[in-house]
Amino acid sequence: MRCSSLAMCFVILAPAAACYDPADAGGTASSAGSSSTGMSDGTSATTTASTTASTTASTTATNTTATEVTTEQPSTSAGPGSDTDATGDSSAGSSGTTGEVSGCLDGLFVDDAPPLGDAVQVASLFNSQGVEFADVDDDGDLDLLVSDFGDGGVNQSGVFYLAGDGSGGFAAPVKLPGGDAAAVRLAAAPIADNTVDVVAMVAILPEYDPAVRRWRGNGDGSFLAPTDYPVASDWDVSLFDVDGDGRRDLLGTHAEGARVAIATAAESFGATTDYGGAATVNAIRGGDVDGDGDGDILSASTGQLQLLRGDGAGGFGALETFALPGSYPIDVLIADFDGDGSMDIAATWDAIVAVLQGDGAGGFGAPVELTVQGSTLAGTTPDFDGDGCGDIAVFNNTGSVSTIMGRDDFTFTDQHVFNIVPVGYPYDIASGDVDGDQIADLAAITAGGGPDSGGEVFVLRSGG
Ligand SMILES: [Ca+2]
Ligand SMILES: [Ca+2]
Ligand SMILES: [Ca+2]
Ligand SMILES: [Ca+2]
Repeated sequence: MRCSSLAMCFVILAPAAACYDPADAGGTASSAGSSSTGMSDGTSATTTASTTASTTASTTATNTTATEVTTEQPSTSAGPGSDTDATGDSSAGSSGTTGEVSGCLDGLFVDDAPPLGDAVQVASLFNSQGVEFADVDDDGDLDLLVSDFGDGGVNQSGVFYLAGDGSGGFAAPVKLPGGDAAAVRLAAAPIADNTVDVVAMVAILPEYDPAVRRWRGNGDGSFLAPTDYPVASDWDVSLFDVDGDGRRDLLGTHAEGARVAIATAAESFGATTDYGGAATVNAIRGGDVDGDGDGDILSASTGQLQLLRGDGAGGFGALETFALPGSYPIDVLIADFDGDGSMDIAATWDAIVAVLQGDGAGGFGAPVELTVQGSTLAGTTPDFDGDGCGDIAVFNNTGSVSTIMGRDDFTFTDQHVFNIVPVGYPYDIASGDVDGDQIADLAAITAGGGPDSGGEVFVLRSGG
């Protein structure tokens, strides 16, 4: 991908290079995606700057992480086993309803490895940046949404919809309407009604003008023409209801913190409000991390996780920070990993997943560092075994997926590696139950520079 004019070009991730050159992808891991200011998501990234006061930005990410809040949201999409990223992942597992204490299940799977089959490539795009599961056509089966940066030429840039057949199969990608816009991270979830909408951070061609593009879904697999919200800086995006009105609000990162735009009844977003923090915020996600029933915002920044605890009315307390041993966390995760009813949080960088145990009141323990097989730009928190304890899956730059089962003792010793051997650069991962067997499946996509070097869309299906 060339990022000539785009400061964000790859927005997300890596601290090093401002633009990721697929040609370099081969070996260097962590320099993979990179970003000017760094930002990302989960899946996710996107948006706006200060300018947007009136224009507001929009976005979405399905964040169903925190159960209490989740249940109040319009039904989402992803169903059992889906992840919570803002990237859009909403997870079943992450659910531990506050106050509901249950033990994690050990031994359901042979060797405690999720029964994921070989990766099946379901599509070949060009330079994919984000992936989300959502039931776009409301038929009860999860569909895939993939953002692609394209090449500014014959290889289209935009967001693509792949209809799921409920058995693990997916139809050919269909581009969402609107002109070419190089898409980075995206999020998909109902915002103000019950149909799935899509939001992505994009750079609109031909000048690569940064914007958040929002498509309203009709609930049948079709979308209305998009609305663009111009932005002046990178923004990772996520959708989560922070003011408790049942509408998912737009959460994003900006160069120095979190940005919030409240969803309105008119299917728009109100003015954006920026919340300060440290520079270089890479990922953002919503969830009720302190268990008080109000939506909170967690973001990853240089050397720390940042928490904004919501008051349930759209306001937030002072920024709270939790130090990380690594300097550049790329993704953030929220789930109850040990099933004690309190939300736990995690961050990923290099070949590390750091998990911080929550006390249910907004406090977190020291980071527990879990080593995975390679540097990872994205993680998701499915509940593979359905025990209510969130599990973790990350897409390593070595081309493998590492899974880590959540257990009562918070030790995370059940780790397994599933090799995919992609040609492109591992870039995003999402989880959801695509075949209705109640065991989470995964989708993983690669960045790169073309059908022969990126844009792969893989599905790893449990039992498949
Ligand atoms: Ca709301
Ligand atoms: Ca809260
Ligand atoms: Ca917990
Ligand atoms: Ca689990």
